[in-house]
Amino acid sequence: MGLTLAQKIIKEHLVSGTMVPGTEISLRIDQTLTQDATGTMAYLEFESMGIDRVRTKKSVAYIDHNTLQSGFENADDHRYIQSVAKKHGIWFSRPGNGICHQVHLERFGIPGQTLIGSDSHTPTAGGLGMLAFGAGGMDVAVAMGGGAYYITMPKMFKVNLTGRLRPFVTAKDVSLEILRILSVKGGVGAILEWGGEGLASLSVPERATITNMGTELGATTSLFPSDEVTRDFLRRQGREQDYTPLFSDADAVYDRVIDIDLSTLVPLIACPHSPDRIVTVESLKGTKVDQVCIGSCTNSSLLDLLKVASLLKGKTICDSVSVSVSPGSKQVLSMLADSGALSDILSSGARVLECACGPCIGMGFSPNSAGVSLRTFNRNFEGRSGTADARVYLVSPETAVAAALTGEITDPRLLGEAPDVCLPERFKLDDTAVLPPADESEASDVQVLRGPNIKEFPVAKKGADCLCVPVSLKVADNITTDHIMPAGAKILPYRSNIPYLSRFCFAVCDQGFSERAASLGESIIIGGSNYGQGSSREHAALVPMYLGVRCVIAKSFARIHVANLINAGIVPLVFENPDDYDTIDQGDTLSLCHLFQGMENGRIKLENKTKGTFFYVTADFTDRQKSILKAGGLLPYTKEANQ
Ligand code: MIC
Ligand code: SF4
Repeated sequence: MGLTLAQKIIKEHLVSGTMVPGTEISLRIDQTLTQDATGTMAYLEFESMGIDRVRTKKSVAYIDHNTLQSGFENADDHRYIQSVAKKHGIWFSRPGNGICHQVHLERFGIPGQTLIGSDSHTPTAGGLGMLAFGAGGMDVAVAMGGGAYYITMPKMFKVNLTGRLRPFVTAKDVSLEILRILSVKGGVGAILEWGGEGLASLSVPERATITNMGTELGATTSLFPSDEVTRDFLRRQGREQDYTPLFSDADAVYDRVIDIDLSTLVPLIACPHSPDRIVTVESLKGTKVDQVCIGSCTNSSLLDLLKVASLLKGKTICDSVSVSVSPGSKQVLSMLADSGALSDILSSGARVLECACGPCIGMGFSPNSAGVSLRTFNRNFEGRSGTADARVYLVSPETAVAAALTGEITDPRLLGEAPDVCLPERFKLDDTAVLPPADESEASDVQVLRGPNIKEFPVAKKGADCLCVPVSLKVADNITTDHIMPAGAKILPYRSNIPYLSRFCFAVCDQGFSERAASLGESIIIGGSNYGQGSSREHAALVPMYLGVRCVIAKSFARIHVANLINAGIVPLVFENPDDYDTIDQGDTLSLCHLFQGMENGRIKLENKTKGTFFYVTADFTDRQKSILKAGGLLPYTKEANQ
């Protein structure tokens, strides 16, 4: 039986386990990346492991999320990351050099290699044929130290593309179409491999838009083959030597095949507040728009922005719309400038922002109150933009421009001629904003610079065998990490200060949670299905751990978040009968006895002391996960293991 491309790369990197879907495997990791909002924690964790130098082929530390230096906090974190990277063998991408995923695609990604990154959109590199996963900072720290990365062996889905996109229909619309088909839960436990004759017409940046948004499906990762299109992109980036042809076998077996005829797609739009609330742009025509944001790791490539510039050329944006354009990297910005396209964007009245995540993570450019914002981004979760009552829609750059010009949601096919834009023969190569690490011989002289914003890493309690504690919070389905640990300009600078961050835990759903949980001492959270979808931020586990949450019982969990909970020593349990969710109220006291024995049996009986009822939960953990939970998290577990 033949293998899929993902299975081939997994096979080559397999450290433990067998490739049976649903079982635990571990992989050797070739490359890692971090961004600053999760990086500070990841490097503190790496330092606590006492390893001098990273053991990966390449590790890169990016600064792209927290670039607003409204106080000393971010500047201190940048300095810390720069110095710790220099000391330990990590490349450092300076603030302003661009969004981690865009820069990694341009300069570092290598087909056939494995990559983990402390950011959920790390699968963007799958557009280049890399097997790339988003992970919690602790997992990235372990991989930097040469440790394996543990995942559940995924099922294999194939998306078979035929036909060719019609004018004004884009890779973003393909991403939205697959979200329409599968929903935000449809990719859970699976790798999506994109194939079929339609592939040849999609460039690497377009493929990367698609793998980027695979994260919103809950997929383990997404992957394109490495073919002539890949070779061509790498050649234009001056890195043809990094090319290897990589394909799945002709007789590879997939668990599910989804067919998409590219020529039948139309411009699509995701409605508030979930990336899978998809309708056609046409169906919302005439909706008034207040703001348009173009950029983010989904749609900020040179190709995207050249199209935007060409559509804006000689035109003026509508008076009532505020428009921002954030180029994905310095390479993109500087090539826009050299080609004159930047001035077409500026002359239209759009604001050009820094090459960074910016508005995507609520770092400035929040919409007006109750504003309608059309964004080329990948997430439109409630409150994420920084304006609680804003209505954020996700669209392609072309649809964004149509709204910028008309002031309302408009089908971009009404804009006339589609822009005729292709990749430049040679990308401009200027890596001056990527600083190499110190030579091994000089590393001991490098001083790591720490600022007062960097607080002690919270220490988890050892796993408890019996608990009798109240439910501090009950939440509904699809709770995102943006609900659990919001980001945005006011909070993001404190990513290395867990005590301060804890004040904002769950503030989007329940302002009183933080104080209540702290005063209860220890508690349990009850969740619906897909609990913890979205970001890889381990803060969404570390902060509840700091507030005394010992256990989360949900109908189901998102992949990265469940790993982060275990790493933080919080026990994730799944309702055996989802209807039991309805029998529990916030404030009820739940009693859980003999957790460790229950973990061996795979199921545990709980008593609801308040209601006098019983229910069962599944406690399905691997031996390694059981040991981590008993030790109280990955760090104490690793320390115990090394003693
Ligand atoms: C996001 O898009 O939510 C982020 C910010 O990039 C996160 C990481 C973080 O919270 O720092 C992600 O996607 O992992
Ligand atoms: Fe940055 Fe937004 Fe991409 Fe997250 S989704 S990495 S915040 S651009």
